[in-house]
Amino acid sequence: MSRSAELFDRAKQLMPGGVSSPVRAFRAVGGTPFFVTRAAGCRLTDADGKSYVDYVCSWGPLILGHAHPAVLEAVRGAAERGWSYGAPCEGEVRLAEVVCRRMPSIEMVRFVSSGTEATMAAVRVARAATRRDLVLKFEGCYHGHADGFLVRAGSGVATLGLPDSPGVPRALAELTVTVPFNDAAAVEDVFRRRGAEIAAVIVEPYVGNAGFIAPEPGFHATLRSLCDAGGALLIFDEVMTGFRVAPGGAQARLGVRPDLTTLGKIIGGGMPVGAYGGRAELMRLVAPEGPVYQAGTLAGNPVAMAAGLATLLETERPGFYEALERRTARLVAGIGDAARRHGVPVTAGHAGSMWGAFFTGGPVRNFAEAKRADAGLFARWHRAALERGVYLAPSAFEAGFVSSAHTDADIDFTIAQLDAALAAARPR
Ligand code: HOZ
Repeated sequence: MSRSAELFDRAKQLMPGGVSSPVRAFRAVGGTPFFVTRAAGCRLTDADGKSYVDYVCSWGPLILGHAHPAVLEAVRGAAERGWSYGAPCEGEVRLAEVVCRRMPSIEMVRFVSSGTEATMAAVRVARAATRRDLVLKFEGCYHGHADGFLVRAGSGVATLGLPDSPGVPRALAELTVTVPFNDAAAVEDVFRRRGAEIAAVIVEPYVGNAGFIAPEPGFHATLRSLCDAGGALLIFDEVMTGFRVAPGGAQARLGVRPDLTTLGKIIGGGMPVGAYGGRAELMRLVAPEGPVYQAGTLAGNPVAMAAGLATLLETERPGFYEALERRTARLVAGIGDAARRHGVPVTAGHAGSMWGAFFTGGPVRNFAEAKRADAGLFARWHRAALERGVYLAPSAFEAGFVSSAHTDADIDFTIAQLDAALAAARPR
């Protein structure tokens, strides 16, 4: 028995599914999850000494790869000065300055400890500002695991094929209206029927939790106009896309200014961090300046702030995003070429260094179309890739990520292994 298998057996006795977050249990792809003992650059090493080129990158935060020297130094330095104060620290101010500079729609920001907290709080602010209760979200989009968001959600909910979650009171779920992503007419229809009740439209501007799905041209501009006309707020959930798909996130790439933005992942450089921010007049509703309550013992943690700041500053090196995008484009093209060679239909795409591939002829514009992809083939491909030293997200409903630690040689290696994995996995 491998060391990972042995650890997984022990974990299953003690932790639901043996994991701390559902997708990690490998239920959608089969096999036993590997347990990580070390990570450096673009590689993970498991408890049995096997190494993998990592395209999960801690589910997005590690845009510089694992244990980047600049982040390591910042974390060490911060930890030496004490790792939790429960009091304001300079790191919060410095990170806030960078976030607001790079995302000008964020005039004020509040740091929290996870993306889930960020989206919960942003919706609370939107409800308080509009004095309305309804939230419009998109099928397959995932905004963390707060009650009101577990309605036709993506990520682990989609991976496990759960319709919605038990434990969410019906009265709360009824405050969430869902429509298909990229369907402007459906959004218009909801505004026509219930516009006066809608507090906010929340969207992953590029969907990453139903696999990777790009918006159609003009979709977000339409959301912006509908929100403006209907008196609702537009919330961009940029937990995944923020500082990932462009230096200023999806809002810069798409040229659409949301009222509120939620962040996480990259702004913590791999430490537990989230944030929400937006127009000052909205953020001034947050306690203690205003009456909307939200708080956190570890919010603004000095080590997390230092890791996030070091990460963001590294991404400001000239050509950083261009190089990442070029490598990601090559990876995605390589997967497309391999699929064509093996006669497998594929729809693959990327924005910056966030990418995905569905085994279907496409187009994939929404969650329903994503679900048409061949899940069995994906599972076999995942297992075959893992055997060949490439770690893809263990779910067809999660995006992949390339980091600056992935070299051209790593991409070449990956394309060759994914090609061989597809040859082994394809139906005959
Ligand atoms: N749901 C997150 C990714 N979309 C996190 C998954 C995990 O950490 O297992």
